[in-house]
Amino acid sequence: MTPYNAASWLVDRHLEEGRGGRLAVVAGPERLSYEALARLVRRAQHGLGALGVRPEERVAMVVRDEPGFLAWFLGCLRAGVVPVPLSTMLRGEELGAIVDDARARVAVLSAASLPLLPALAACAPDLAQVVVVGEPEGPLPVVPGVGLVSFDDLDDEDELPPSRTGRDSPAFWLYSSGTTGTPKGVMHRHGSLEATARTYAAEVLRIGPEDRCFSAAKLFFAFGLGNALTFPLSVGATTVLDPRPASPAMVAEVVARDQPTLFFGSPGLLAAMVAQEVDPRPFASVRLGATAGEALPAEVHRRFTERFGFPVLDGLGSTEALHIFLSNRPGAERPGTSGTPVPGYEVRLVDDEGRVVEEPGVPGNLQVAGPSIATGYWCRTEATQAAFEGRWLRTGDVYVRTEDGCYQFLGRTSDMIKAGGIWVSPAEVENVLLAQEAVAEAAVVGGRTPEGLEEVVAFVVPRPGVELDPVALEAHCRERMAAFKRPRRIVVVEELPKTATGKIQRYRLRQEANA
Ligand code: 3SK
Repeated sequence: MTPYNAASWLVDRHLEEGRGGRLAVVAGPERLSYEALARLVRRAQHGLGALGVRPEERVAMVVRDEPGFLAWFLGCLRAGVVPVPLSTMLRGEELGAIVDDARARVAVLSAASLPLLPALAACAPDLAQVVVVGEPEGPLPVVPGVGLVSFDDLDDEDELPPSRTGRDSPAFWLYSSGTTGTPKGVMHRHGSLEATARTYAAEVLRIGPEDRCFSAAKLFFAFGLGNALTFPLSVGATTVLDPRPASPAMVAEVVARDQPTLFFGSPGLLAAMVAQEVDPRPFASVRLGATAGEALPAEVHRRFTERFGFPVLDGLGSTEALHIFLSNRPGAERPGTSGTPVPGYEVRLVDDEGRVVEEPGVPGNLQVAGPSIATGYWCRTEATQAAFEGRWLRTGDVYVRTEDGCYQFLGRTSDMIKAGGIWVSPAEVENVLLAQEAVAEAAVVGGRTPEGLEEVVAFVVPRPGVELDPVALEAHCRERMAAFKRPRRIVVVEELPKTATGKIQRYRLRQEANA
């Protein structure tokens, strides 16, 4: 095996080649050079050894966009340990189910996420140790059987070599609901991070050492991980981090203060920035924007570029492909399309019988092959076999190729919803709705906002003789689901449309949700 370690490529290389003094991270008032980042990475690596974590074991991370994320993600990679970044938007029970699935004994939590620990630990019986990043505000939670240690209290160790890994070694997992229900651990290799940097970041964004990247999409998403970690570090550039949830006001403040050159945000955020008439003047530093997660409606694209004055590239990526593999190009944007294949990736459209569709204008199921495709899903043979076919990944999207070679999104092959760029399982939301005593039946589909973006819409049938109170149902959802999964509209109906065999006709509900 040829030795290769992704953390060494992203960080150590800059020190070895004399770039250790360059600015790696801007996080509010905090500044970290590549040397300072390397020190934090080694402290995390050393801490993993001290906690008895062995290569290829998983370490769960519930860490906000702060330097500690980079330290632990890269520290794990350098140690040959597999970091599993999890969404800081999830509730304790949701996190615990994933930590349990990953069989992680150690978790790293931002201090702000510590209140989630009791519920998380109750669902993850193997969890034994938690490392806390940052200063906790209140008293530390006491969870029997789980030890707590502060990252600040771990020893520095500068002379630590990277673990014996190669490009194909297990590197990190990202959990995705993907095209089917329960979250699945998407397994990536050490070689995949560099692959996304050498393809999309180098060939499409043309990223260079003078760039400053600001990603409103968080680091725990594949999109954010590339934008705010892999891409800037791949060229010795700077990443701008902010732990707050993305909003137009937060983006405007960060951009005015930290002057990024590359800006990344979801289509929903771009639409909100237009709708809220964010002041475009501070955005003069931005040379290019990129968006992904769901298709950017052409009208939002037009209004955004008209207002902010820099080009925005809409693209298609997935957690399984790690980053964007179809993208528009600067100066040649085709609004309403995902553009053309990123150099290094092949895409094809396949009909329902498995035949490759060659003609433009004929819809097909989109498949992609390339250097960053995941190796599969952890402990999910059936789902792995359904999604991966040799070197091809079935994306679950239906696309059409236009006469001029651009790919245009038509819909999805499954009922899964992508709200705010994040997969939502209708079954999961329906189960929560059905747990409320007034609900007899529930069906959840994707509807459209006035801007043309996808949102969660629930149709519910009340139990006979029971008064269904939508406000109480909303409160019930708030207590049991992360915000991004909650229905934005709840429609009370007398019955759900069904086939003769009793299957819910979701296409009819989708039509109604979009009427
Ligand atoms: O969620 C997506 O569609 C996505 C886009 C770009 C990169 C990564 C992902 C998961």
